[in-house]
Amino acid sequence: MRTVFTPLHALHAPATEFFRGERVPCFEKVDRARYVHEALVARGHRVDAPEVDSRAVLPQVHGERYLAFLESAWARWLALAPATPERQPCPPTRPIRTLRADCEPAEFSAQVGVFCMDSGTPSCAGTWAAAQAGADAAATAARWVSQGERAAFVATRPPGHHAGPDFMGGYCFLNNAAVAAQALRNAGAARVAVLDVDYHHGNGTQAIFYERADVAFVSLHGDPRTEFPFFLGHADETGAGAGRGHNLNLPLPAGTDAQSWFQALAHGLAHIRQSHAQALVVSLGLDTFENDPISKFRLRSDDFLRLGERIAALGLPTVFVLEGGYAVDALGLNAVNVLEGFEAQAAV
Ligand code: SP5
Ligand code: ZN
Repeated sequence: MRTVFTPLHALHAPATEFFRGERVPCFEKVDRARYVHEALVARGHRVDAPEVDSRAVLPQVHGERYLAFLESAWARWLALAPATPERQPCPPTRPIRTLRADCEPAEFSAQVGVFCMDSGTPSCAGTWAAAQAGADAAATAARWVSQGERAAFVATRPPGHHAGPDFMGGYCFLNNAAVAAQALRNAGAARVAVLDVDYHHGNGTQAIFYERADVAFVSLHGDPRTEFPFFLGHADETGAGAGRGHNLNLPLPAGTDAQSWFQALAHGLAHIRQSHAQALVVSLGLDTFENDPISKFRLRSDDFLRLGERIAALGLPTVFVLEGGYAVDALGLNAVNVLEGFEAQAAV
């Protein structure tokens, strides 16, 4: 499969994240993309650098003020506090209910409260450059697919699906899957479907397209009653306005095994078949793997071959975008298994 990768991902390399009141080594680490890239090369997949500038697409999926915040964030943080490996922007206040999220404070750390959903998304000097390169990679794969490639894979980090219209969170800054979907729309696909199979609900992608009829969103994920991101991803979220009926959430209990997971996948795929989508974006989180350190589904490496087969059977031009997956040693194998399952089925 044609794949896109850039070593610029390594510019995003914060040392620690904040978890249960202490600093722990980041789960979302540089080695993730390195191992996926190595597996792609080892298995003979074609790997190219990004060749599309995503700057035309970014304002179609993110707000201009959020993008300006993100681009300038590290310089403004340094002006406030000297850099140390572990020091991270941390908001003094967030605009929770009754506080006004529409009044953007002038103070940088207060802006973090407006533009970041959680306390577990560390950044560093290279975060913006890495995130931009990842969005460029997503736009590149979308171009290839819109020009006739059956499928393409974006081996990128940081991931994107928790990044909403105007906020970061969940290790995500720019929503690569939304960039790919929007780029496919811009290239002429009348309707696009996004299938999100990451363990965590893709709240950012859902929010970006929630009131749109041209991009359907289907997600299988850990039930938000117990799993991150907690505050979105319930089954009763079905879309609003023009988007009514175009959002499908399939929350599953922690501990779900492959058999139950694939039953839910069949529901999701049936919804996509009925959506009249002309192209597909897959938010490919691999944190559904049984040995993932922060997630609780029980898929095995061979199950990722099946996943690729089921997706290929939709018969749609497909962009795969890497999202989560923190069992780093197995990440390369699990990623190429999806791609090779897809290719085997697509060849039938
Ligand atoms: C893209 C993606 O997969 N983002 C996930 C963000 C999850 N952030 C919360 C991490 C909480 C870690 N829980 C660890 C439990 C270890 N026992
Ligand atoms: Zn995840």
